[in-house]
Amino acid sequence: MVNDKYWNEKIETLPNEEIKKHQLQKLKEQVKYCYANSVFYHKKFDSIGLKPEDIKSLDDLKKIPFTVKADLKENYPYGMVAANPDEIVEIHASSGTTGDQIVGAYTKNDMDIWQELMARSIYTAGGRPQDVIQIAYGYGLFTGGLGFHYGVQKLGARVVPISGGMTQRQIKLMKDLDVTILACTPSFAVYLAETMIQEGIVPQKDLKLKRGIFGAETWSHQMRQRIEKELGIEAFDIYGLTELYGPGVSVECSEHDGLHVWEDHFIVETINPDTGESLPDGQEGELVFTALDKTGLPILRYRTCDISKIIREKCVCGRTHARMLRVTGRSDDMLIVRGVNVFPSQIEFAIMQFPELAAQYLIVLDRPGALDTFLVKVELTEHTQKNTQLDIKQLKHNIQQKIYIITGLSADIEVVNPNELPRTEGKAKRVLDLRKGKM
Ligand code: DLL
Repeated sequence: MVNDKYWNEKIETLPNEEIKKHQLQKLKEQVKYCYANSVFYHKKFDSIGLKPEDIKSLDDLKKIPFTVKADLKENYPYGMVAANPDEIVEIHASSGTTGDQIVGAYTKNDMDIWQELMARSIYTAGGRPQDVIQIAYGYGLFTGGLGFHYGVQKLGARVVPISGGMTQRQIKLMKDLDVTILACTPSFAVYLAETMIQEGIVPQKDLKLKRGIFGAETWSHQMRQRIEKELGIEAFDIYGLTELYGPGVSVECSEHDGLHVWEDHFIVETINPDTGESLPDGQEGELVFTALDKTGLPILRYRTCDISKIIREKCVCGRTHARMLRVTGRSDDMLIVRGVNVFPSQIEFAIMQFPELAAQYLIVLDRPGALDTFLVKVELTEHTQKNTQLDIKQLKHNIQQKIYIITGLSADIEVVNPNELPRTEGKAKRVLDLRKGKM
C-alpha cells in the first residue's frame, strides 16, 4: 500500500495514455491466448477469418465479435474453458436474472486477480484493516459472498461471514461484534433497516456501522438515500458479474460520482443494444467488457445487457480509470406494457419519491383479454400505517400521477400493509409477468 488513499496508487492513478498502452499489450497477449487455447474463440475467429495478429491497436478490438450469455449457456458447463482441466481450482455459477445457469471457472491466477480486485474495491469504498466487515451476500456458488470474503481477507480486515438470510441474527451480530461495514444487496439492506425499526434498534446509536457496500442488482439514487438515512451510513455501489470473476469489476469511491472500472484488467465499451454499434463515451448504452487476463474461462467483448454510460475524466479522488454511472437497468429487463417501454427502475424512481411508502414494490403484469394490465403494489411503512389522517385514495392518485409522468402509462396502484410483499435475501424480484403464454 502506497498511502492511505489508494490500495495501489501507481495503478489507480496511471495517466490515461499509460493505461491504454498497458491495455493494448495485454489485449494482444489475451487474444493470442484465446486463439491458442479456447476452442470457442478459435472457431469464432476462424469463422470470420480473424487472426490474433490482426489486433494491432485498441480500435481493432471492434473486429472481434461479441460474446453473449447464450454462448455460455450453450457451452455449459465447460465448453468455454481454455485452461487445462487440472488448472481449474474453483467454480462459481449464476442463474442470472434471466433463468438458465452459467458457470465461471477460475485458475489460481484468476483467483489471485479477483482477490486483488476485491481488496482494491473494498479499500476504495473506505474499508481498512481496522474494519469489521459483515458479509450478508449469499455464500456458495453465487460470487457475492466468497468474492467479498477473499477481498476482506487480502485487506486484512475482520470478516463476519454470516451469508444471507437470518435477519434477526444479522442485527444481533452487527451489534455484538461492533461491525463497521455491511456488504449485501441493497434490497436486503432495506429489509435489515426495516427490521431494525420494528425491533426498536436505532442504528446510529446502537451500532458502530459506518459504511455499506451494495450491489448485485439495480438500485436508484432514492433507494441509496433511504438506506443511508435509515442505517446512518455511507453507501457505496459495487458492480460485477460471474462472467468477469464476480463483484469487483467497478466500485464507487467517496466522491460517489460513478464506479471506477479497473481498467488494468478490463476494457469497457458501450454499444447501442439494438444495433450493436459502438457509442461514444458519455452516451447511455449497453456495457461490453473484455477481460484482459482471465485464463480459466477467458471472455472477449462480453455483452452484459446492463445499461449505463462511461465517463473518462479524472475523478476528484485522483483515480484515472474510466467510470461507469450506476446501472439503470438491463436491456433484457425492459418491459413492454401496452406497447410502451418501461424499466422497473423507473417505477422504483417514482415510488421512492413517497416517504409514506416502504422501499419494497412489485410490478404485476397480466393480459386477461386483449389489453395488458399494469398493477404496481406498494407497501406502507409502519409509521405511515399508524397515521390515522392518511388519505389512501389521495396517495394512490399521487403515485399513479407520478408513474404516468415518468412512463406515460397509467398504472393501477394497490397499497398493502407493511411487510406484506415478499422479501428476498438475495437479489430482489420486482416483476411478476403473468402474460407469458398469453401473448
Ligand atoms: O451479481 C456479482 C456481484 C455480487 C456484484 C455482489 C456486486 C455485488 P451475477 O449474479 O452474475 O453477479 O449477476 C450479474 O447483476 O449483469 C447486473 O445486471 C447485476 N448487477 C451486479 N452489480 C450491480 C450493480 C453478481 N452494482 C448481474 N448495479 C449484472 C446494478 C448490478 N446491477
